[in-house]
Formats: sequence, structure tokens, C-alpha cells
Amino acid sequence: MDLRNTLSDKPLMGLFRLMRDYRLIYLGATLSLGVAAAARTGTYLLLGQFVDNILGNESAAQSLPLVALGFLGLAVVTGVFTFLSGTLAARTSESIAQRLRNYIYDHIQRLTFTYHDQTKTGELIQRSTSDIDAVRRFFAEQAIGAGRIFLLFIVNLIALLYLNWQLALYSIIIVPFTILMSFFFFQRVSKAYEAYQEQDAVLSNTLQENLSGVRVVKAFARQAYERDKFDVENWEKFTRGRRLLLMHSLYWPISDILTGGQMLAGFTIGAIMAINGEISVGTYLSYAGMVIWIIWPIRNLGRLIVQMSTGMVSFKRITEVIQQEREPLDEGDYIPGDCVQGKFVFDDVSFAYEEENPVLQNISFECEPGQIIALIGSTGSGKTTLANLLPRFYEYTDGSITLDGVELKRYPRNYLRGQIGVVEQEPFLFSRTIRENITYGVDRQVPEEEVIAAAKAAAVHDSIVSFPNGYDTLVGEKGVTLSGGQKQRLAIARTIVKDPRILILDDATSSVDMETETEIRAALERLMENRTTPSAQLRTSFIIAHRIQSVMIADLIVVLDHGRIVQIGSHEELLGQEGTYRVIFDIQTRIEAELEKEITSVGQDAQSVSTQ
Ligand code: DGT
Ligand code: MG
Repeated sequence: MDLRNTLSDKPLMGLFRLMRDYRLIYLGATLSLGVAAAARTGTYLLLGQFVDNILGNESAAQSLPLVALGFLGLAVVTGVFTFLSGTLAARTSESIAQRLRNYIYDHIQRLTFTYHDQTKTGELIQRSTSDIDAVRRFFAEQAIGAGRIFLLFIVNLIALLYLNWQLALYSIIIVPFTILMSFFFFQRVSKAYEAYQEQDAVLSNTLQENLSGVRVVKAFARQAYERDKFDVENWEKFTRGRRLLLMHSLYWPISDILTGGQMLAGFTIGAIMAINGEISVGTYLSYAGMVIWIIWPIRNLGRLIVQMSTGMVSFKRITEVIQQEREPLDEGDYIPGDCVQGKFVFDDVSFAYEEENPVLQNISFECEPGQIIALIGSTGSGKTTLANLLPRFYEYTDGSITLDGVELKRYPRNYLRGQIGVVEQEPFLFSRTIRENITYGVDRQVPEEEVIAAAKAAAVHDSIVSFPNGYDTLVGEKGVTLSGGQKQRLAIARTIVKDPRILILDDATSSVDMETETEIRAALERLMENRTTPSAQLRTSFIIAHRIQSVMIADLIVVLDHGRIVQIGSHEELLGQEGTYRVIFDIQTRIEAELEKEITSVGQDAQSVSTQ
């Protein structure tokens, strides 16, 4: 079932729809409560009968064991059905919460890149945990509570009417007042709780960010600043929490005064009636027992209405996430019979993350299958953005990109992403074993030799075997902490195992020294050559790099500046032109020459020292 179609803007309606598949169980839970309530009321009626007709009446003494059995039976029924109702309610609420949790987890990872760019992680965590828990409580306590209150009220009211209708009416005068007061508080508690949850999300986010950035905090010695920042947010949460609590604590005494007064009035009126002989002592005793059970639901109705607001607010917050559009992964009408060939044509492509702020403008170039295209340019010039358009992480706003002559937008995202391997600029590794990280991108069982071959090609095999558990070493908090270069190499190995037709290396070797980079490239090339089937060849590679050495081997070099192509051509062509490329080349070769000179002179100094 797609939960999204069942949700509604009206929280109560949405919550009701969420119960689909569980309504029968819930009905069972509520009916069990009704039986339990009826049995308890039966106990009071039996007590009245016992006092009036059996106590002190010798002729009726033989029915004493029967009465005892009656009390016992009613107690057992009350106990069994209360238990049954609790179990059924728990099952309903846990199942609904579990389903919701699974759904939102899956949903979040299917939302668009743009949504994730704009949404804070802490906010999403908050909605998938604490808000879902509030919804769970709604079903475990409040929804079942509503049934319970309703049934208790009805059963006891009928019994009271049967006992004495005047007494019954006296006992429920308070109902309209309680309901009015509950709605008054309901609105205030809703607002206070919403504000509280929002602040809670801010706090989760602050904590999450601080933990992710703990190294930066330490490196800049900003602990005190961070602590104060947290303190401010925490104080805000405290004040909002206090406001929420104040609402609750105001509600309770007022409601207690109302219901307490009602109970006292009921007892007094009943007592007067008993003294005047209008009702029997047994009836009074039954009444005294039952009046508590009619006041209790009235009192709790208010509490319930107030508490329901929290479930509804949380549900609204969850709905906001669930109603976000997913990235349509299968949308697209073109899938080639074989794999893609890798001919890209960019025609006047423009792109903006936010309207009015173009990041790429009028990009036009084309490449043949199997070519290496290098993207070079200053930081922020749009290289990563350009690469992100290929797997359709983002949609270009203007112009056209075709792959093998077909508009990119016609390929389903899932298919395209299966064909393209991206080594991200800041690769992310999971807290799993190294082997699991390397084989992350594929569903099949990857043979050990293949994992090792990929690691060797990415020049990370030697580092891996030096870890105590080799390929079974855990990455991250509980295992080894990898260096930036090792992470990049593992990310490369992961992409090699995926065996994509099109490769994007986004600054993938920036943390790797030049020598290793050459090694990795040679290994990659060897790997491509060794492929046996012709379809298994790497078609087109996009390399993003800052080093001239990394890009000079490319068939086509695209120089970007402020989102526009300023130069395009092969290494030789670009060197022959005045422009950015030659400037970068000159600077880098000069720096390298100076470095080399220094290294040689240091070497010579060392030699002369050792020969002395
Ligand atoms: P790099 O990696 O530092 O060498 O720089 P590039 O060339 O990879 O730059 P890129 O494409 O990441 O960013 C180009 C511009 O777009 C830059 O001004 C930052 C902006 N930008 C990047 N990612 C996002 C995003 O997710 N949202 C928005 N609004 N802007 C973004
Ligand atoms: Mg980048």
C-alpha cells in the first residue's frame, strides 16, 4: 500500500486512514474494553442487589455462594478483556508505527537532491523518530482511550439510568463544561506542542551538525562558542517545554475541580435521596461505585482531547515529508536494447539550483564514445554541477543533452545511474566492512578475486591487507579511520566493481599523490582492456581535476569559468592558445620545476654532507 495516497491534510482523517488493515483489530480492542467496562459495572449492580436483597435476608442465604461466584466471574471477565484490549491496541499501534517508520525511511531516500539540499538532517531525523512515536502513542493510548471513554460512559450511563434516572442526569451535568474547556486547551496545547517539536528539531540539528563537524570545532577551538550556541537553543526548548507543561498543569487542576465538585454533588444528592428513602442503600452503593466510572471518562475525555493534539501535530509534520514529491526513478520512455554507447552532445545547456542564479550557462560540446573528457576550472566554476546533470541528479533547465542521440530526459533515472559510475568529490563510506563498501553498488555476489582486483586497481589493496582484519575491517567509528586518499581509493574500487559504461571521476584523485594517480590510471586502463565482451568496455569518461597532469591525457578538455565554457580543445590545442588553460599550465609547471630544483638541491646537500 502506498501510504502517500491515503494521507490527508486533515490530521484526524489521515490518522483514520492510516489505520487501514488494522481497523478490525482496533474494533476488537475497543469491544473488549466495552465488555470489561460492562463487567465492572455489573459488579456494582451485583453489589447493590447483594446489599438490598441478600444481606440480612436469611431466606436468601443459600444464594450466597452464587453471588460470590458472580463477583469472581465478573472480576475474571474484567481482567481478561482489559488484557485483551491492551494487547490488541499495542499490536495496532506498533504495527502502524512500524509501517510508518519503514515508509518514511524509504521515502526520504527517494526524495530529490534539491529537497535534501534544502532540508536539515536533524529535521528529518526528528520527524522519523519522535514524531512517529507521538503518532504511535496516539494509537496506543489516545485512539483506544477514546473508545474506552465512550464505552465506559455509555455502559455506566445506561446502568445509572436503570438505577435512577434523576441521579443519572445529575451525574452528567458537567459534560458540556468539560468539553468546552478541553477545546479551549486543545488549541493552545497544539500550538505549544508544535513550537516545542520545532525547537526540538533545531536542537537535534545543532547536535547532529556539531557531531559531524567535531573536528572543525576542535581545530578552531570553538567549543565554548558551540556550547553557548547549543545553550541558547536548549534554553529556547526549555521555555517552550515549560509553556507546554504549563498548559497541561493548568488544565488538570481546573478539570479536577470540576469533576471533583461533580462527584461530591453526586454523592451528596445520592445520600440525601437514600436518607429520604427515595433510593435503597444497595442502590446508593451501586451508584457510588458507578459514578466514579462515569466521572472518570468525562475527566479523561478532556485529557484525551488535549493529548490528541500532540499526535495530530506530529502526524501533520510527518505528512509534510511524505507529501514531498519523490524523484521518479522509472520515469522515461527510452531504454536501449544493449548498453549505452556514450556519445554525449551538449547543446546550449543552462542550469540553476535556484531560479535567477544560473550556475551553468550556454554549455555546448560533444564527445564520441570511448573518449576522455576533462573538466577543469577554478573552484566554484560548475564542474561538479555539470557532472551531476549526467546521471540526472538534477535536471538541466535549458538546452539539451543527448546520449547516443536520445534526449537525456527520456532515459529513466534508474537505468542511467546503472550505466554511470560516479566517484564523488567527497566520497562517503558506510560504517560497514571494507568488503561491503567495495561491493556496495551491486546486487550480485562478488567473488573475492574481483574485490581484490578492484582494490589493486585502485591502489588500495596494500593498505587494506595491512589492517588487522584485512577486507573485513570495519570502516568508521568502530573500526579504522581512513585517510582522505584511502577513502578516495576505496570509492574508486567501489566504482570499478560496479563496472559502469560511463565513468565520472570528480576530483577523485585529488588526495592521491601524482605517482599513485598514474598507477591508478594505468590500472584502470588495463582493466578496461582486459574485458572480454565488447559491450563491457568503458565508453566515455569524465575526469574533473585541478592538476594539468591529470587532464592532459584527455581527448577533449573543457575549461569552465563562472559556469561558462571559456576554452575547449585538446591539450596541444589549448597550449597553443592564449587563455586560462595556458595560465594554469604555466603556473603549475613553474611550481613543479621550482619544487624539483629544491628537491635536487636538498638531495645534493645531503649527498655532500654524507661524503664529508
Ligand atoms: P570545486 O569542486 O570546488 O572545484 O568547484 P566546482 O567547479 O565543482 O563547483 P560546483 O559545481 O560544485 O559549484 C558551482 C556553483 O554552484 C557554486 O557557486 C556553488 C553552487 N552550488 C553547488 N552545489 C549547490 C547546491 O546544491 N545548491 C545551490 N543552491 N548551489 C550549489
Ligand atoms: Mg566540485
